[in-house]
This record gives sequence, C-alpha cells and structure tokens, in this order.
Amino acid sequence: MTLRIYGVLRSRASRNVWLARELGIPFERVPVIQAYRLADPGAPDAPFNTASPAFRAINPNGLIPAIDDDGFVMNESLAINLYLARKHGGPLAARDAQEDALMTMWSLWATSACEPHALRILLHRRDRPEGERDPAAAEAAVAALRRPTGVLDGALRDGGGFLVGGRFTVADIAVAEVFRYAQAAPELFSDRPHVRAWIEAGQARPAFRAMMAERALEPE
Ligand SMILES: N[C@@H](CCC(=O)N[C@@H](CS)C(=O)NCC(=O)O)C(=O)O
Repeated sequence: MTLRIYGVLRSRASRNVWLARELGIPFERVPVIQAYRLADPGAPDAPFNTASPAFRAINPNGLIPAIDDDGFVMNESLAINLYLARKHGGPLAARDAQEDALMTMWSLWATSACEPHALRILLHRRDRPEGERDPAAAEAAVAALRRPTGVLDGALRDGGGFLVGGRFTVADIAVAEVFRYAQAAPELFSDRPHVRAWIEAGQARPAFRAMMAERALEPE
C-alpha cells in the first residue's frame, strides 16, 4: 500500500505534496475539500469534505491535511513533513540530533510565530472579495511579521541561503510555505534580500512547480 495524502492543494496539503515530490516517494492524493467552501457539506451529492464522517474518522479535527501511511494515520502538516523526511532520509532530512532539533524549531516557529500573521495578510490582501477585506488587519499583520522576517533574513544570510545544514531541507519547505502566504505584502521583503532570493529559489524547484501546476487546476 502507498502513502495517502488527504486534502486539496489550495490548503496546507500543498506542503506535504511538495515534500513528497522532493523525496520522490510514491503517493496517492485524496482530494478532500474544506467544508466551509461548500454551500451544503452534508448534502448527499457533496464532494468528500472536511465534515464528511469518513474524513472525520481519519482526522477528528476535521482539518486537512492528514495522511495514511500504510495504516499509520496522522495530521498536522508540518509534523507530517518531519515524519516523512525522517522516514525516507536523504538530504532533506536531519543528519543528526542537532539538525533534527533545528528542523523542529523552524517548523514550530513557522506555525506559531509567523503563520497567523501570514494568513491574515493572505486573507485581507488577496483571498477575500475586495469588499470584505480589512486593510488595517493586513497592515497589523505586516507589522507583526516584520521582526520574524528579519530573523529569517539573518538566518539565511548566515546559513548560506538555507535554514539547516547549508542545504535545502524539510525546514526550508515548512517556513517557505508559510511565507508564501505573506507574498501578498511585498513591502515586507523589500529590505530582506536573503528572504527574497530564498523564496525565489524554493519556488523555482521542479517539485514546487509541479505541485503548483496541479494546484492551478483546482477551483479557486
Ligand atoms: N495546523 C493545521 C491546520 C490545518 C487547517 O487549518 N486546515 C484548513 C485548510 S488549510 C482546513 O482544513 N480547514 C477546513 C475547515 O476549517 O473546515 C495543519 O498545519 O495541518
């Protein structure tokens, strides 16, 4: 049996698919859509969604992504990526306990210190219909993300363009996928050359581009 990744690509499942493609491992993606994007998620003809009882059996939180790896079921996108990297090894994974700790540190930092602000930027600068955007909320999120962006820039400068071990790893995917949401605020990066170059290099990688090409086929 193969690895199953549950989720549409217009969700945090994108980071799992990016990593799986980087690792070159076989996987099957099951397109579970967010319930809030459907008029009636419980309708008999509704697509498989985060409120579907069959999906709740996989992730009782009712959130994508989740994985089933040959019977091993888990959720939380960044924990999934750390698991997959650890399992399959290679340059994306940690070589020792210290690298492992740093990869965990960057992943937790991405989701706790950065993601809420990056998501608010995305919502209020791009995803919500124009009339429903709150420019002040976007400004506040940009302000909140300034210091973390500076921290990231310094780490990339000192790390030769990568976060851990002087090479592209699962930590770069974790942080880059969160900062992708903040790209709707280019002013955040104007004085952060290392972050700009790193985002550009990550998004030029064939695995990222393949994921995004597939994502573009999904309804907005
Ligand atoms: N911390 C979780 C967050 C998961 C999450 O919020 N997923 C969103 C899509 S990106 C979702 O499933 N929303 C569906 C809903 O709220 O019904 C992770 O990183 O996996």
